[in-house]
Amino acid sequence: MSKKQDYNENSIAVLEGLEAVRKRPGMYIGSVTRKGLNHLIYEIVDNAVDEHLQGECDKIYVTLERDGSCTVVDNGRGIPVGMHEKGVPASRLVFTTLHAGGKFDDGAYKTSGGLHGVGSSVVNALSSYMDVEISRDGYIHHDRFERGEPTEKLVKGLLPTIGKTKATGTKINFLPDPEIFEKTDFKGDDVKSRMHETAYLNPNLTIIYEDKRKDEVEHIEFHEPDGIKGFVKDINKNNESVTDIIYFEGKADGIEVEVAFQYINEFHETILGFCNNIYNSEGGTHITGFKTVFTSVINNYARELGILKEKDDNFTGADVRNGMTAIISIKHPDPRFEGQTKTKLDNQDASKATSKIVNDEIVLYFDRNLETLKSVIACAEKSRKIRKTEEKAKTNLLSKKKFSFDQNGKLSNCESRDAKKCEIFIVEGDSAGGSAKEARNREYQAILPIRGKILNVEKASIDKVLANAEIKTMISAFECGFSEGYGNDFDITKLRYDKIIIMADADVDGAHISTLLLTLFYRFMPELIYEGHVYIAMPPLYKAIPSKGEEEYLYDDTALEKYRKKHKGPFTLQRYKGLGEMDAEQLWETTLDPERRMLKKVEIEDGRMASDVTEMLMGNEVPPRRAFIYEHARDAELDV
Ligand code: TSJ
Repeated sequence: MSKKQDYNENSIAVLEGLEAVRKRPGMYIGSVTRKGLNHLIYEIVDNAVDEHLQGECDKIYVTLERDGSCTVVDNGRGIPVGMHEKGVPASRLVFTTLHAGGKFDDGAYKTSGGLHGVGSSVVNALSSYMDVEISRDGYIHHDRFERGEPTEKLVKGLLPTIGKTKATGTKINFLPDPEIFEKTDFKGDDVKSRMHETAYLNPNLTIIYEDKRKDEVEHIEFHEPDGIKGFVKDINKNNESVTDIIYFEGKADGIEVEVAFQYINEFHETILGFCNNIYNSEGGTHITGFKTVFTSVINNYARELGILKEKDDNFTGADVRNGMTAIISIKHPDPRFEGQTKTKLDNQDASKATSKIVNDEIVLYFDRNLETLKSVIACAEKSRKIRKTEEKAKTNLLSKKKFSFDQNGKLSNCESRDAKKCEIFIVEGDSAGGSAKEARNREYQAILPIRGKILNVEKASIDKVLANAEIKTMISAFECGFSEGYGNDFDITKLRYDKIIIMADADVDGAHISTLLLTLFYRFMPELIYEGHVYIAMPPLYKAIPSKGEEEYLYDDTALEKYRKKHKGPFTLQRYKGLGEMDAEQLWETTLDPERRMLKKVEIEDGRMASDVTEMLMGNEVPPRRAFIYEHARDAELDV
């Protein structure tokens, strides 16, 4: 068999591989929604970050171009372009072979280790085009692909050069294929926060982000020389701190461990785990190693100091982490992942290494900083006290569950028990609630009016939240319990409604109610959001009444603009001030009727984003709050 034939057979296999990616993109990138779209960028950037981890690059440029493409540039060594076995330049294999990479960089920490990195070949396969410039050995080498297939002719098995250079580095420009993706406009905010996070995890790296799609080009340099310490500081920036930021690092069994944490005056914990710079949303062995050691260390100290007496129970893990914000970042040569989304670190040696480092370093620290230790224990005591109260409150609530179904006689439940069909509208205000009850389809639509401003759950402790009658009614109506960190009674499979629809006025009070409810769901019943059960109703802002033709409801200002352009003759514009202004029939037509209404689904990417979001929502300024609501409003799709 000649060498040439080898290459042909091989190239057929390559094309079949990339064809498989195009056929089932979801298998490789999770989804073809906007979220999957952004992952294309992260995948490419992660390759450049790998070069940084090798100590070979300190700048990465990420540019969202006006034409919808993305450019990523690094100042590393440049992907090797020499002829590889099979007569193709090594770099071309990177873009055409599934799971290529690792061949010529053994021993490196790879972000793309495990099942995370989908590989640059997947990005290539899902791009209308990918343009590659590699600067090395004095030349700029050029390659190009369309839907994964090379279009550049090789010169004696090598890439053509398009210029000379003394610099080295890799430049990739790619355009996501609209045949594959639902939406092809990258979400700048998400890219930004991911790049910022990468900068925190790599204190010697600078990421230069540019969004050229904006009228005024957005240019941000992310450089965080304080590393994960800076990350903790940033997460806690709007909170009252109880301790300094505690930081330590160490290495055991070839695994590098880095930890930063700080206590704030809040009743929840935020613990983020990273392995080789990749966020592990499901946690894993590094996190459990940290938690186990931390709990035992604090309990030992508390007994030594006589704060826990012989008769006292130990603090629980949740007690000792009450108010804690922590980042645990490890570097592992061969990470393995498990869990539903393959984001849970599975290596047992990661747990061992983390435990060892944390144990050694934390004892060293607390021995020298007794005041900090005492503050930490005080947080644990506070938590234990609240926990006891809450356990009582919860027992009361749960024992009354069956009878307390409708405590105030306010819930108008639906008749059907087929959860797939049922919906509950949580309606702001009694007058709108009254109309909604009249207007609804009682077969499958339940109405729960709530009045005034319910509690701000982000700030209140849980027993106070549970004492609120409206919240109790709501929780019992859902029929799936709730979770609050100390044992989880939440069971989403028991949820009585497929859709939980928040219906509030499009004013500041309405926005406040919506955010309060969202915060409550996010904090106590996050699966409701993750599994897409929470919606916000969008009543129309206007009704256009033309002198000839049909009346039309307009749901936002864009719709109004469109109407103005499209509609020639004169028309009267009726502006709705609030839900309370609509009669039952109007409310049905505009907001309740599944055939005609507009709903927006509440979506949250993951825990990191969510804590940001909660913070933003609960902050005292009104504008960011509105921004959140509006942001989701733009994603609104007619629910039919
Ligand atoms: F994803 C990607 F492949 F397209 C990509 C790779 C994208 C970007 C923006 C950068 C990179 C990349 C790869 N930057 N730097 C490298 N480095 C290597 O591939 C490399 C360079 C030299 C050597 C060597 O052993 O000399 C080995 C490797 C893996």
